[in-house]
Amino acid sequence: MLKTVNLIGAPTDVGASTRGAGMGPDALRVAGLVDVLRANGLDVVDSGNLAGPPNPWDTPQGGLRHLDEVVAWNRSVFAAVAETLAQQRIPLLMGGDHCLAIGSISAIARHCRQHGKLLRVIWLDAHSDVNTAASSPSGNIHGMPVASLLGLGPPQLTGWSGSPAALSAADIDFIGIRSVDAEEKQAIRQLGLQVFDMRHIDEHGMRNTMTEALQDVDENTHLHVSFDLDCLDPLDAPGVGTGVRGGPTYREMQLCMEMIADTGQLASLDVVEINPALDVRNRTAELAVEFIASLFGASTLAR
Ligand code: 4U7
Ligand code: MN
Ligand code: MN
Ligand code: MN
Repeated sequence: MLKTVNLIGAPTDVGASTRGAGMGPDALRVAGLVDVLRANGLDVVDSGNLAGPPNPWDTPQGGLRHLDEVVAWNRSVFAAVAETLAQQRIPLLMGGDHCLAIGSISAIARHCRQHGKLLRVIWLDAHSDVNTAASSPSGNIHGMPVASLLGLGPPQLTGWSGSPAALSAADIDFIGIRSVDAEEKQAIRQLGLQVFDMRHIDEHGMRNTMTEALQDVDENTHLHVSFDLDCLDPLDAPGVGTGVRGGPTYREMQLCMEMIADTGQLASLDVVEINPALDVRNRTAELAVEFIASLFGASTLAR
């Protein structure tokens, strides 16, 4: 059966305090995302961009910056992703900042529960994004989606999937992490989150890391990838708002994507945090498109 990918643009940076991620969807289009997916044998529908409130550029209130706007954008994302899944298409959410994973993954979790699928999330990021309003040093909600999906945080950001938590700790594996705030470290330990940090990748290599992360994926798995471009080294991907040096190399990240593709279970994707205002000649979006191609099965020799 020909698979159809539905591109959903969510042009906003309301979850961040660096402006510019709202231009991410068009940067991906300009980098040729549609053609690259088609060249890899996929049908592609570009649904255009969702609409939502502008960035009010406020300070955090009660530890949360732009809560109402984040909720509004995530409502639109939730509806668009849910509709795409109902049409048996693969949602590819083009952010936008990473707060949008709350709506995206909540819709996916609800779909999986309704269809008896086991949801597994691979979180590719420099950061663990498991802050809450109480722990966050910034109040930026793009640092909180994992906590929200685990049911931790304010009621406005939790319970979207129809159960208190969209995910349990065992459903998510983190790859490439190298910036974790003090209270996030405690949360990771207490929740028992599987974090493959950069030291793990240094010591064991990407191949062993991904073998471990993907070991329980089977035919009944809905595999979701949440790809924050700051997972990469900022020398390769300068167009991000919260870059952290010391990321996986280009080849390591290609292998990561190829091993995910090899499972044959990839069913949805977020591509977030591309910031064209900080980029160099759209390099980061072009890099993202290369990695997305590998995620959908492009390889040097096989077709
Ligand atoms: B991203 C941070 F303090 N942890 O909470 C925070 F370091 O989606 C950064 O991964 C969050 O890009 C980064 O503000 C969020 C900070
Ligand atoms: Mn992130
Ligand atoms: Mn990040
Ligand atoms: Mn696991």
